[in-house]
Amino acid sequence: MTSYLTRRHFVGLGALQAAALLGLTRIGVGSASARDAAADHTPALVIGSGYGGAVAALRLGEAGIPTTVLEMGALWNRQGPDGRVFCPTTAPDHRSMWFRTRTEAPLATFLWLDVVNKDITPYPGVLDRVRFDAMSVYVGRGVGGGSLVNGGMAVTPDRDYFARVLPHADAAAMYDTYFPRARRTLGVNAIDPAWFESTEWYRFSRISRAHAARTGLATTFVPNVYDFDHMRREAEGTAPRSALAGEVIYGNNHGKRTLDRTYLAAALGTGNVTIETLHRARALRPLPGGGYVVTADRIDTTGRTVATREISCRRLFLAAGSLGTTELLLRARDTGTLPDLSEHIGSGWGPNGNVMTGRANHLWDTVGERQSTMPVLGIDDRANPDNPVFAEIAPLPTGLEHWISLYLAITRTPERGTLTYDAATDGVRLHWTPDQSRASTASAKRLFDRVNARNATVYRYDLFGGNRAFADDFTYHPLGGCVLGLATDAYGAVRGAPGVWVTDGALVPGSIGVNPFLTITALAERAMDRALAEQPS
Ligand code: FAE
Repeated sequence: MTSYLTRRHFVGLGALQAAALLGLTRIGVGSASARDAAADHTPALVIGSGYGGAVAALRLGEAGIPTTVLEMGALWNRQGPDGRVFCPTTAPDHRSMWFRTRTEAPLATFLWLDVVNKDITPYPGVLDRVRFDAMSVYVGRGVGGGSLVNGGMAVTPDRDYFARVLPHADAAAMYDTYFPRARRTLGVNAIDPAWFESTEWYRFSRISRAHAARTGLATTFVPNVYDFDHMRREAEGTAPRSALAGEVIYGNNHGKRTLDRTYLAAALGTGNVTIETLHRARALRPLPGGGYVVTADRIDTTGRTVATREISCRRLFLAAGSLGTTELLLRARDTGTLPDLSEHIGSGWGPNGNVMTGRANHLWDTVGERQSTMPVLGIDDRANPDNPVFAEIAPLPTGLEHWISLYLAITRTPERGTLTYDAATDGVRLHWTPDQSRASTASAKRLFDRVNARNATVYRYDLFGGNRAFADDFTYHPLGGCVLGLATDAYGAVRGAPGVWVTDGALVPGSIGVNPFLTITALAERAMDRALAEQPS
């Protein structure tokens, strides 16, 4: 048995499997699955089942508090007719994206050709691209949120930068208690360096490392939640391939410790947690005498609303992601159902300085036809006071030698956007201009100009559309909108709405300097310790 799994996990995994087989949208164990749907009251309600929601569900369930989790996406445990849960990246189908007629992959073109995206039928697929004017935001949809589609990198931020960005979260407790707890519960592990040095699947990383070293730049190994023992067996041909079969943004069929296998399985295993899928929370209002009512639309797989439910709760945990949580709070404040919410709701939003770029290598610097989709190495120039950058060395697994080194640079800029409620559409608008991405692009360019100069290489202009070498108009790391210590207290309790907590990426003010899910998980652990201490069951 893998060490991070307990009996509770296996009970929960069984419930997920049974729900998938039976096509249920309500998942629970024992009395939690049998809870009366018509009653529509629950002591604790969690909106969203990504990192923040999964932590909340587990800790509430462990505390013996009956808890319902509403998730707008689907449960991803059921094999399709092709024997897979998720579709192949190279042949995306309806399972790939959230109600689209064509996929919208980040790397849109290759050699300037529109060969990447494919027509699909609309369905609650696992990856969404939320488009605003000058910025698109990629998010995961389904039981497990972003964990279903992400690259699994579990990176601890620099302590100094963490303390600067989040002065209200005491760094000592975070680094001594909550980061270690998050790593343990997520099942974080590291690649065996000897295997890394020898396997063809990471040749692309070693080439980039050599080019960085020649430039005088350090690289660092990045821990991941992908099971590296499984990956080795994939390479040996004794386990089904997933990371070694190009799978990531549309889901991994094997190997990844997604939240439904870790936190959420354990939460269900407590017998106190129920997850309701295809339920989109829309509105919040207070109940006289305390507590809240959440209005949620239940949708079917065509996207049609088949029912609207009103679910009351004593305590409400918002974990719909930076965009989802902020939207719910803005709507509640600006339509007057929660008028006392802070003026800070919607501010402090940022894309974590995400910039993608590609370099063209010399013909003798092959990156390999075979590439694992899980990044394990980053160019680490975070300590550079003039231009701190953490650039993950990203794969581009086309099955062909293409001599491209690809990177996701995480840069640091003070630029922040604002989300506002738009009464005309009943949605949110992101106020972010192309100019606000320029400082991040300049920072990435400064780093990679050095790498190119030292290695006599050039940028690729064919990957992101518009003949651009840098993609700064989409992000994988939306952060902020309900910032810790401003729109909430120092732990995540929402100001102006007693009993409402935020536990997701909305708490982080726009930038954390590295990939964010470990920070989000650790902050959620800290928030839940506090929430349970303040309001014992
Ligand atoms: P999130 O995981 O997005 O969960 C929110 C959940 O709420 C989702 O399941 C939504 O469907 C659901 N939801 C939203 N609105 C509603 C509503 N109104 N009603 C009900 N449910 C709702 O939020 N981060 C890393 O640290 N390492 C990586 O390697 C990495 N790679 C990434 C690759 C990709 C392609 C993407 C898209 C992201 C990546 N990230 C990575 C970012 C990471 O997944 C993200 O920061 C976290 O998932 C955010 O966690 P939250 O709990 O904030």
